[in-house]
Amino acid sequence: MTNRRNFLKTAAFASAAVALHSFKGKPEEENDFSSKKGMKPIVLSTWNFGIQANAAAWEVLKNNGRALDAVEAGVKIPEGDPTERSVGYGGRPDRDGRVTLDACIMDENANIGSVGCLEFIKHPIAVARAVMEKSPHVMLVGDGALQFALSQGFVKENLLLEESEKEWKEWLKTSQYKPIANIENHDTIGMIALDADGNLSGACTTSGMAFKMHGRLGDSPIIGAGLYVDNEIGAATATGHGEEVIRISGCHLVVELMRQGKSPQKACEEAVARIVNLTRKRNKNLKDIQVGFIALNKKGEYGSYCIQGGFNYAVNDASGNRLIDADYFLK
Ligand code: SD4
Repeated sequence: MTNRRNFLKTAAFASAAVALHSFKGKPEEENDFSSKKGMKPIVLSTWNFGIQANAAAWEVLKNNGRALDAVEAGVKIPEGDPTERSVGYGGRPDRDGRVTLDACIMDENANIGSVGCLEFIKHPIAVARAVMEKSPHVMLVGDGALQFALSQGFVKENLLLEESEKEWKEWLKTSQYKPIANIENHDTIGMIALDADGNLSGACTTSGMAFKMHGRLGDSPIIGAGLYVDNEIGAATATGHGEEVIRISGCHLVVELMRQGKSPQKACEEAVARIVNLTRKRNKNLKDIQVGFIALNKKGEYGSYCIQGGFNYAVNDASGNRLIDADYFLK
């Protein structure tokens, strides 16, 4: 008969063995219940404007279209909307009053295309796709990007709204011509999708930080920083202070963490932790920084994490299109 002492001993041993087993024996992913369960097809994108952008992407995905076509169609919605003041047409200018746009795109076969500091073209994502499909290069910037866009039939337009010009002139009065990153003066649409065939793609597009120095690039046109896709593993995209995302090669890191067995949620959390640690090491104030990641794996599971509250993202799958507040580090 097992007496109480023996029972306790056996129970303690058994629970230690279970703990050991669950720690050592199972990949982390199996123990992590924080990532949201997803399905296929599915599309995710950053911020509120992601809802409308997702709806356009969903039109492609629900008809068994390709994730690449879905993400391009999706991000074109805020790009073409003059009321969205941080992407495409209507984007705020740099400190010289010039609207300069950044975008990149990546497909399931690791084809990539990107434009940086592109002026006068309403849909930089379409130019990025043309760089990917119709040029021998992967990245074109500035005047070269514009020349290429014009050669591909894109139309040159004024993108500076009267309203933006007014804001910029106000900014000039008090700014001493010094760009300051803050958490209000920029937003980006990053979109990642998994199609019915199980293929992943992503797109990212922005006007970047408002009143930035002319020629400044953030993370959004940089494959591996603002966007990364590995069709065997998953995809990630970022928003927020591009300088901080570039510092850790953010989206490539998130995908590599998923490759190591982390869930999309845990991968985003670890990437944010890297930024937090580096910010502290560099004696900078974390409160001045916002970075948010969203990630999706090959199974359609997804997650997101950011430095401070206020970041949300939109998810569209067969159960609908909804906005989710991302969890954050600085509570
Ligand atoms: C940039 N990451 O240019 C972009 C801006 C952004 O939310 O996403 N803001 O650095």
